[in-house]
Amino acid sequence: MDQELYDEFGNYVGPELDSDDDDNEDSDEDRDEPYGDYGADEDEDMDADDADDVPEMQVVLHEDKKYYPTAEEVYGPEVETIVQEEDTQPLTEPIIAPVKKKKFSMVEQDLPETVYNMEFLADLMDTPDLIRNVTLCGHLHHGKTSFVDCLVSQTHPEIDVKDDKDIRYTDTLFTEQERGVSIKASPVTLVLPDSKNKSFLVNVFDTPGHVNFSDEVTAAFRISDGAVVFVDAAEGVMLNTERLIKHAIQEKLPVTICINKIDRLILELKLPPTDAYFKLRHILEEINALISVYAEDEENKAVSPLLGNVCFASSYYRFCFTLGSFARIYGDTYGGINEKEFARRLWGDMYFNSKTRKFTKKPPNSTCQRSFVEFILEPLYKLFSQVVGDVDECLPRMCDELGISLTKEEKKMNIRPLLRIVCRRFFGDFTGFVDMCVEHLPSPAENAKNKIEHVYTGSSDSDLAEVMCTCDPDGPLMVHTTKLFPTQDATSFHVYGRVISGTLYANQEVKILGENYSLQDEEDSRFGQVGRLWISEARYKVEVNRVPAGNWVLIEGIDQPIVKTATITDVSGNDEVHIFRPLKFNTNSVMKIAVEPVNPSELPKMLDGLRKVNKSYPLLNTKVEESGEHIVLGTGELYLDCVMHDLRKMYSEIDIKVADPVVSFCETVVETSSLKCFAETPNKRNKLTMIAEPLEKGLAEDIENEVVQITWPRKRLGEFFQTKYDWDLLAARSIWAFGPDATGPNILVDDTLPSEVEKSLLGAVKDSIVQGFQWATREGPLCDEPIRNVKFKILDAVIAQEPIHRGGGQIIPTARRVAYSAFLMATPRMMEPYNFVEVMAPADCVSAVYTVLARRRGHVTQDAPVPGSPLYTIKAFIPAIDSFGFETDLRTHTQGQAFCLSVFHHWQIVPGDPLDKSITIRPLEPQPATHLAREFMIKSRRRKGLSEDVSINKFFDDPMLLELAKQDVMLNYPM
Ligand SMILES: Nc1nc2c(ncn2[C@@H]2O[C@H](COP(=O)(O)OP(=O)(O)OP(=O)(O)O)[C@@H](O)[C@H]2O)c(=O)[nH]1
Ligand SMILES: [Mg+2]
Repeated sequence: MDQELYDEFGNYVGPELDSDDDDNEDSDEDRDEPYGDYGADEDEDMDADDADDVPEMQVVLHEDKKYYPTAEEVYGPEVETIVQEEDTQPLTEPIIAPVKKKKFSMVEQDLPETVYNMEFLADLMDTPDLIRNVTLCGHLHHGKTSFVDCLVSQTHPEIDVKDDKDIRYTDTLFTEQERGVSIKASPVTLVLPDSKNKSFLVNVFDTPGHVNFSDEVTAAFRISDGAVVFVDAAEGVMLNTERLIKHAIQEKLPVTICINKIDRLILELKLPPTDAYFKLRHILEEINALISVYAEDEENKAVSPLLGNVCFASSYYRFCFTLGSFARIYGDTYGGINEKEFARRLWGDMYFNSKTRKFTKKPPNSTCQRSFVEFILEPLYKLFSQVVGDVDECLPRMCDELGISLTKEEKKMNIRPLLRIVCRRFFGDFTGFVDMCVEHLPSPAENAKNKIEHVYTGSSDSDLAEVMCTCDPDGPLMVHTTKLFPTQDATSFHVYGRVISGTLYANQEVKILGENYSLQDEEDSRFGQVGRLWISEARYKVEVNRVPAGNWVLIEGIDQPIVKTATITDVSGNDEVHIFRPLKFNTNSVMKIAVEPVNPSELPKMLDGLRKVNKSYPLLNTKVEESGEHIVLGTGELYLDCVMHDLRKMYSEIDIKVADPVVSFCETVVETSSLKCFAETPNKRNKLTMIAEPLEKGLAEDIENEVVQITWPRKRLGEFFQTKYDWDLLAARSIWAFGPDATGPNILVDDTLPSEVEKSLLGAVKDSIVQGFQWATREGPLCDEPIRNVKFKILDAVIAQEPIHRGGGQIIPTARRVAYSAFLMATPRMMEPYNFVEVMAPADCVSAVYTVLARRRGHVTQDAPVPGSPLYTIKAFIPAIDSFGFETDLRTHTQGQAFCLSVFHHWQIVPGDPLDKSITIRPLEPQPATHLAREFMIKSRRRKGLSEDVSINKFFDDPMLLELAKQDVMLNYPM
């Protein structure tokens, strides 16, 4: 102890110390213990060994004191340690969250084994003549996906059915597997041999059969050169079969037919072979009737097994044949048969006379069967019955006869897998299907001209169009993309499309043109760099470094600017490029729901999610209502359900509230305006006079289906209206516009007389008036819904001489206002969407179906038994707004025996006057029919945050109101 610092009593007398005296004392005491603990074991050793080096009482400064070992001492070097304060996280949240794997679809981890070499597949891509781009489509559950399974398992030896379950290789999403229904179209590229063992590159698009997902089929059709329509042999032609045949013809695709599930005729319906033949013939007759209705030119040929564009299959039992391929089986077995000639006699009223060994058109004796029955159906029935019947005795004999060898294990299998093996060995590969595609569907090179004429918006005489028509891999790059597939983790998308001309390379710089791009307005275009390129195989992808014209390709890295479809082209050199037409769907998004995040702060996440689902569903529409509501528009309940699943789980992972579903409405008029309506511009220099009246029946649909187009030359347009709708020459030649868009179902006509109106002045403001008209028809005056089926006629116009007084700012809103007033004077009505419903039910449920329909304002148009089955089909119309929950309702009332599909069909006027103020709408009370229009209008207005009733003043000028008062026409209308 230092003597000078302490007195004899031990008190400190040295110089003054730092202020933290007290602490020091405390910690002095503390110090020894932990330190002692820490080094306790070694203390003695240290004393012994290092007694000389270590001073006994070392002074440790405050800042060097060490109470605990450091993290590094405890955990070792290179371990990252994080120190966190207590209680900053809620107990429910783990400090280190487990790594979350987002996975929504099935993928193969490695490239599976294939019977061909991938190099070979890539080589085939260079020869367009050996490529076929085919869409498989058909009604719900008619076996498209199972058929692709057959093709996949034929080419991928490892992939095969396990324990009697369908693989459904192209239903990659978990939701598809769980629900047992295809939701997304998915493509596979396969090398398949035809009957001459020549290999073809067949690109197959497996599409969903549910009517809600018809948009997927449209996207697939766009990049295909032909369609194979699947028909269930037992169910026959159904709602979507008809719609798809029509759609394929509209899209200028040749149609071939695959009658699937042949086995059901034998095992389920147990039809005698002759009846089975008649059923098949009936199906084909129905299809031919449909084709002749929808095909304009007769050369769009009928289908028949004799032509080779019909094949028969059972994808469940893995076989497929055409007359040709069946004849070949005979040829291989017996030899010396002219297979072609034989095949030609296997369908229709043809009989084989076994005595003369000749075919005749008349049955040689009363027991003789038609050749199809004798040579195809009867052997098939025999094959089935022997496998299903006596496995122990007859089967081995039959197998011997047919040269099918079965192993011991196989013989012990259950009936279904056994039948599958026997059929597969008997029929072999699906060469009949390939023959059908090769012969009846054009190659991309052959079809290029047809495709370009149909989908390219530019002139077909331009140089570029001519090059595209040759499908030249060395030409300028043109890629048409129609679908976006989300990546595994659903954070971005891969773009799917077809190379129309030129060759697309990986990592190439490209220019991406959106749907709104035009030479005049180049805003919707971006430059981008393509990432990797793949050939899509549903559950795996084959990477390639270039893709030449005529092929389908999956592209990485350019999804950002693309919303629905896009045109991809070279960065430079192609200044005259027009885009490929946006998709033209065969259905409409009329059902809508409003969505809102449960937690308002998550709105940005929801918006991002909405943007992504919008990309993923071709026909989905999202918009923001004036009230700030986010609206999602889809084709039906299942569609919206899938959209919400994706939105909640895949793309945004937040809780989202959904309002009750409603439908879109339209506004229309049923009479001609009761007086001429006029409006002055705010500067009082211009005055427009208009009336509104309903369009002729069928005209609105013609405009929407592009039967008539506003871009036609005047003369042609005039002729169309004169001949088809009986318009007079003057009116027919003075059509100014269709609205709201180029295909909107309203017309603006200039009905002024040159003697009264100075046409040159009117011409000067034409664009502004058209814009006002477009604006008005986009959002009608009743409840901001689009106007439909109305003709607006300009009767008079006073236009200012000086250009400065007749600018857009003056004219556009005035044109809109006068259109509104003319509309309101012409007995306005609401229109609602109507669905077409097809119900399949056993006979004893038919009356229940009627009851359920009647309760929902539906009415039946047809009910008829399905030939050769115990079922009835009932066709009916039902208002879309009353169709929510219809399916469930129907099932409960028929003990689950009825099955229905419904799809948008047409717009129909809602009974009642929407402006009748005497009607009061009481909450929670059903309204009589005549109050419906009012109810729909008021409820729509409330939802959109508009005032309760239409206020007329907004649309009428004071002089106009005076005029009205004079004529006493405003009795009903609120002012
Ligand atoms: N009996 C029989 N059933 C079949 C056959 N092919 C498919 N199925 C069954 O029919 C159901 C529907 O088959 P899918 O292949 O999913 O039909 P799909 O046309 O792809 O259906 P969607 O894409 O949802 O329209 C499944 O339960 C199959 O097992 C067949 O040839 N015979
Ligand atoms: Mg499917």
